[in-house]
Parts: sequence; structure tokens; C-alpha cells
Amino acid sequence: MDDAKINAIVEAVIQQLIAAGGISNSNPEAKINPETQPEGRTHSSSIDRAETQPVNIDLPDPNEDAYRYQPGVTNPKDPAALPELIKSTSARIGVGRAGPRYRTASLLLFQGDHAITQDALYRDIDPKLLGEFGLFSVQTKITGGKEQFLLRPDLGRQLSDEAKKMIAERCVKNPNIQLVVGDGLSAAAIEANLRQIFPVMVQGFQSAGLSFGTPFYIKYCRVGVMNDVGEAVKPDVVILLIGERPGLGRAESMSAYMGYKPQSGYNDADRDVICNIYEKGGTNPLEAGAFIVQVAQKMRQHQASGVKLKLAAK
Ligand code: B12
Repeated sequence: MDDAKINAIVEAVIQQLIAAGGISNSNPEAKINPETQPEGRTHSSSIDRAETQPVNIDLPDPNEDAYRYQPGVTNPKDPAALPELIKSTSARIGVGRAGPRYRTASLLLFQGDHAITQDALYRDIDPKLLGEFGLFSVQTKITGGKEQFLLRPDLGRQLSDEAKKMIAERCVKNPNIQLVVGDGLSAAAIEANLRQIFPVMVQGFQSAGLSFGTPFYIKYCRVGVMNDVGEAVKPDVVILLIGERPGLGRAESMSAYMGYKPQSGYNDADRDVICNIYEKGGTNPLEAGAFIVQVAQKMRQHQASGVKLKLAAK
């Protein structure tokens, strides 16, 4: 296609957008920079004209709740029910469609949410947060960064030799309760909840008269590492606060996995989990902290966790 035809199409599209109110020429910041244009561009007309008549494309922030949960179905059968249905779930419903496809806005929101998920997964926990609670850091047998962590869950379930040494040197042995914090699959989850849950647990165990060992942090951590922690510290109960696998755009959900005297060979049937810990929609971290204290007491009382605890506490 020659330049004249392309220019005519561009011109027509811009005129239609202006007529539909989709763009305005009022924003002096929104000039198209010729240096960012693809090499060899020779089209004139509207694009060049935009340098003298700036164009502003103004879209709402798709992350705003009002926009995110706006019904997108054209001519819904029950317009009153649709917003209620959308409010009732965090699933992406009632977003409408463009033919058989997503609308651009839905696609952009989806990509934005996916980016939040990836950030939570690949980012490390802010070391300042760990410092606030005096947590020293150890690592599992992962040596190849997050990529290896994702590909080798088996290595994320074992403490490195250096970690075992450090724990032996720094931790009080045989406490009633050993708390560990692990990044798991979301750094954001620990950052969102630790400040609230930690003091509640410390106070709760104090009031219950239980000794609280030396808490520490495990990088590249999977749930199964609890066995190594149990063997290194020999507590009655190990509590692991860990970032859950993030959902789309929801990265702040944390779990507390708990086990009674965990040791080599124990599996998830020997553990309990309190999941979906986060404010505004999940289990509130303050309530979760209090509940964890109760579950730990129950584990000590019945000297069991997981399925054995369920059977023993019947
Ligand atoms: C991934 C996942 C699984 C995967 C785990 C595979 C894997 N290797 O990752 C599969 C599909 C196998 C699974 C199975 C089950 N799961 Co599941 N699972 C999850 C999910 C979506 C994410 C967990 C996560 O991010 N963990 C953190 C990462 C870092 O841990 P990890 O070391 O990589 O993986 C370990 C844990 O995920 C653990 N795990 C997973 N599910 C469960 C459930 C229980 C009760 C325990 C103790 C451990 C456990 O198993 C993995 C291997 O050790 C959560 C949802 C959530 N909101 O947390 C549900 C969730 C934890 N699972 C749940 C349940 C009920 C189960 C099953 C009992 C279902 C069933 N009836 O069979 C089984 C138990 C299997 C087991 N491990 O013994 C519930 C727990 C509810 C509760 N409070 O008791 C959750 C919260 C989902 C839900 N909302 O219902 N699960």
C-alpha cells in the first residue's frame, strides 16, 4: 500500500475517534515524538500534524473497582441482577465480548493482573521486613534462583547444609513452638500479613504459657521443609507462614502450615493448613493468628497433627 492510502486511512480513523469523543487534542504533553516512530516512516498528514495539534488518548485506570466490576454485557436479560452476580464473586464474569473474543479492556486487565502475579512470584521479600522481626535468613538447597525454585520443588523442601549449621548455632532447641517464615510462591503475601499476624501469635503463645523458639526466614521455601526444621530444632509444633500460589491479581494470600514434631518421611497428611490469610476477603491475619495458637495447643494436647489429629480430636 502506498503512503497516500495509508495516510488517508490514518486520517479517517483519527477523525472518527475525535467525532466519537475517544480522543481530544487538548493535552500539550501528548505529542507524538518523531524519534519514537518506526524507522523509515514517511507518512505525513495526521501523524505529523499531531506534533502541532497534540492528541490525548484518555482511558480510565482499569484497576479501579468501579471499572473492574462494571457490567460489560450488551443488552443483558436482567440488568438489575447482573451487577449483583458480578459482586458475588471475584471470578471474571459479565465482562462482555467482541465477537468471540475478549474486549481490549478485559485483555489489558488480565495482562495487568498476570503481571502482579509474576511480580509476587519472582520478587524477593523486603529484607527490612525480616529485620523488623529479627528474623535471620537461611536458604534451602536451591542455588539457581527462582527459575530453579519453580522447577525443583524437591530442593525447596530441604535445608542447605549451611542453613542447618546456622540454625544449630542460633536457635533455641526443643521449644514448644517453632515459627518459620518462607517466601513460597508469593513474597507479597508475607509482606501483606506478617506485621499483623506475628505479634498476635507471640502474645497468644505467651498467654498460653508456651515457649516460642527463635523464629527465622527460609528463602526458596516449600512446605515440605518443615521436616528438616523439625529435625534441626526439635520443637513440639512447627508453624510455617508461607506465600500461597498467587491467583490472577491476588498475590497477598498467605498460609500457615502446621505440624506436630515433623520429621523425615512426614507428608501433607501429617500437616494442617490455615489458608487464605489476608485482609479484606480472606481470613483476617489477626483472627488467623489467634486460631493458629488454638490449633497448636490442640496439637500438643493430642500429640498429633493432620489426619491423626482429626481422628484423635473426634
Ligand atoms: C497447589 C495446591 C494443591 C496441589 C499441591 C501440589 C503441589 N506440589 O504444589 C494439589 C492439587 C496436589 C493439592 C491437593 C490437595 N489440596 Co490443595 N491447594 C493447592 C493451592 C491451590 C496452593 C497451595 C500453595 O500455594 N501452597 C504453598 C506452596 C509454597 O507450597 P508447596 O510446598 O509448593 O506445595 C505443597 C502445598 O501446596 C501442600 N498442600 C496443597 N494442598 C494442601 C492441603 C492440605 C490440607 C495440606 C496439609 C497441604 C496441602 O502440598 C504441596 C506439597 O507438599 C491451595 C490454595 C491456597 N489458597 O493455598 C490449595 C489448598 C491448600 N488445598 C486444599 C485441599 C483441601 C487439598 C486436598 C486435601 C484436596 C483433596 N480432597 O484431595 C489435597 C491434599 C493433597 C496433599 N498435598 O496432601 C485446601 C486446604 C483447605 C484446608 N484449610 O484444609 C486449599 C486451601 C484449597 C481450598 N481452598 O480448598 N493442592
